[in-house]
Amino acid sequence: MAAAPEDLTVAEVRLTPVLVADPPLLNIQGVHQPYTPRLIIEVVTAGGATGLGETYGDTEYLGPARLLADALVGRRVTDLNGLPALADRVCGDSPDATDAGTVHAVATSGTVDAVATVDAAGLRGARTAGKLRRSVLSGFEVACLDAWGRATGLPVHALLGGRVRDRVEYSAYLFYRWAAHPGDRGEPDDWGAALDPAGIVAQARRFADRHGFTSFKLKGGVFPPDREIAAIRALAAAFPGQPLRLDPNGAWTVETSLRVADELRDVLEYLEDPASGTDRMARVAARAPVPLATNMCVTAFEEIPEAFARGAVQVVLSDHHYWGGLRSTRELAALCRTFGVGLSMHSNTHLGISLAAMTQVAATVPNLDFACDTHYPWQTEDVLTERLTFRDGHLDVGDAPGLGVTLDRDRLAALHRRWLADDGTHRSRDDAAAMRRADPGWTAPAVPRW
Ligand code: GKR
Ligand code: MG
Repeated sequence: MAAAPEDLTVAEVRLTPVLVADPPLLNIQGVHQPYTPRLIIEVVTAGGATGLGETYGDTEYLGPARLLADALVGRRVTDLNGLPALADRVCGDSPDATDAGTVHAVATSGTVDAVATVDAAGLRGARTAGKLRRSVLSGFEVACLDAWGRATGLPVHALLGGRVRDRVEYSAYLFYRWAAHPGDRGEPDDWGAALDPAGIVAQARRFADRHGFTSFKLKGGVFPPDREIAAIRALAAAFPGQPLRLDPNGAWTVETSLRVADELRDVLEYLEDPASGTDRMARVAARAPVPLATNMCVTAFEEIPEAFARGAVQVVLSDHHYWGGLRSTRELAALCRTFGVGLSMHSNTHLGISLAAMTQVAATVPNLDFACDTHYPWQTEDVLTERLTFRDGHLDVGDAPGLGVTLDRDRLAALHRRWLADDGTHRSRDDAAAMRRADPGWTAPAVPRW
């Protein structure tokens, strides 16, 4: 006898690693590779609902993901409070960022060899096995919520307690970039290079015209600070009064951070991770005339007490992948509210499932104080039948069941075939390796760099 549609028991979990085209975006660690890995998670209930989740797809995430997928079968998608303990139990001894390990069979692709490249770790803050586990867990939590919502006809935001806004604002995420990857690898695009203030302003205009963004974040740490100050000044002249942010991913000394903060005090909404580590951030924050934001020194609950006690950050940039999912993002929001710390969201290269998840949780958080940033416009490929569309720099928060997005199986299969065909070069993000294709002697600089 067929199971009743309301049977929310997990019957199957499908994991599909994919490689997604990524442009040559520059940061302190190097340059984005032509393809970046993501993991697509499908949680299928006995009642026939399929929920979607997405998280990092680097090789080191796949082993823990397989373990958690197997352990989820037979549990209910509503059992979300039990998920963290389950992940700790089944993935507890999984490899962390510095420890190579066996990658377990991936449902649709057989066994893969371990390629334990340490990726651009610095850009995601200090790496621990616990954080890796929470990033894996986040994709499963989202997939469970999506399945639950689809089975019951409720949007994910309703399962989180309901939305407090009808649309979520995003900012344009500007990058210094090359016109093409070295050797013309990867998928071509028509953005051209952006390596100076004029190039950054042109990029911002295109983002504004195409998506209606009115706030702008520039990824810094690529050029000496004065060059990046000039780019922010050029943006301020081109978009007077509009919110601007600069994020050098911890590239600067305390003194340099203070000088940049002072020079841009009249135009910056906040300065993002000017210096690396809680201690340096606290020393900058003590004297800086602008608020400091972070997605590097506060990326987990255990990092909050010291950072908040020392006043090291005025804005935490949540990322539901780091924080273990949508419900723990709401817990983070409550802590930020309690301590008078602002909240926003940053992103890493991601697809539409993650963007839909970001939007659902952002819609439920009362104290979302700033526009969220997203890489999504840089991704020309997706695994959805319909891409999410920004209007006036916002995404509408709909009432469609679950996340409100539909998987395009052909696209998923095509991006998975690319992953299968890859020799391991792109299966873990490695911006330094990508940079070495252009400059064989290049190594990611130690921080502080300037
Ligand atoms: O994609 O190059 C990038 C970013 O630098 C990303 O890795 C960071 O994690 O966007 C993130 C940030 O705000 O630091
Ligand atoms: Mg950042």
